[in-house]
Amino acid sequence: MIHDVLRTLRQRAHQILITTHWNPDGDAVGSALGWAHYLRASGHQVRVLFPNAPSMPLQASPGFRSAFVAVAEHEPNGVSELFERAEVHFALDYNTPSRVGALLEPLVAGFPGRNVLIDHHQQPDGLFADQYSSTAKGSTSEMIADLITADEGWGSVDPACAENLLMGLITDSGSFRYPSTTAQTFSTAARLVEAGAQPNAIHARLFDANPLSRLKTFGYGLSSAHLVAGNRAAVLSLSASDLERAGYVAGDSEGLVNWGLSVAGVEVSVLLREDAAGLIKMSFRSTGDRDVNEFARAHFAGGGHRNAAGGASTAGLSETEDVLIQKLTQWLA
Ligand SMILES: [Mn+2]
Repeated sequence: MIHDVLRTLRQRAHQILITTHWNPDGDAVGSALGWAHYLRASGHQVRVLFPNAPSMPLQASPGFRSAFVAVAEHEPNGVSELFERAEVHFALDYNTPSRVGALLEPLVAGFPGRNVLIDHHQQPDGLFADQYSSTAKGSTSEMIADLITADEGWGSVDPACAENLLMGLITDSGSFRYPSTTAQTFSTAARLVEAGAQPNAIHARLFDANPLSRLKTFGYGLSSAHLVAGNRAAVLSLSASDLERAGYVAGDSEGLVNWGLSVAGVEVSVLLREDAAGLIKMSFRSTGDRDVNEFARAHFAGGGHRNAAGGASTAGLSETEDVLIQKLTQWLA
């Protein structure tokens, strides 16, 4: 079905809209901008709409500041017009319209044109008639590269396109560390470097450009770490007052949960973060066959991938932690 979409796009120039999920991460930004650069080079009119702004380092991605990119939260009035004008909408790196936030959700769900999903999360929403969905893929950016291959379009991949896609491969694979990293991932990466992507530039932009608040947020989170469930799980937490003292801004705790897995013997790591309204946001990471997608789905209204998932709780920080420890203990016994 996705090949039908490619065939349709080859016939003439189209008006195309690309959206991605709320709190766009490196793969969301990389796949959206990479696909946009490619489609523009192929002659289409393309707009990229992010529900809210990504972190500052991601805003330095090639093309983010272009006129064809908008942030819905900053310009809510122009949003419906973008959907009205589009003939084809690409939903990238999310599996259901509820992931784009309240403003965009009804527009994505009710889009009357060709509504196309490209994503690697589990359980894609059936409302997308055209979809390229594969949980075997480590990143949506890698899937975009696959589409470019299917389209025989590598000649249209410029350095800006390549650098965005490689950024998605790098961030969603934990710099080629996670089990989803395959030989195919490396050959795609090689191809992107040949097309002008610079791995060192991506790395410097993303990982050596932190605000001090991120360092302090990690400090509070790491010093909260403790082992539970027979030392098989690590729990890290950030209270609202920790975040205030750290000067936390959105995105500062990204990646923190992974440090729990760096402790010998730990198979599951969980980060609890209390937001200003008292809601507890949860991040889950695991190694091997430990399925945190199932676990987050069953107990914390969440989901994601086998080794990386999210969730939430309204029960308050200490009660959520108590329940979490109890569930982890049962699970990992
Ligand atoms: Mn992704």
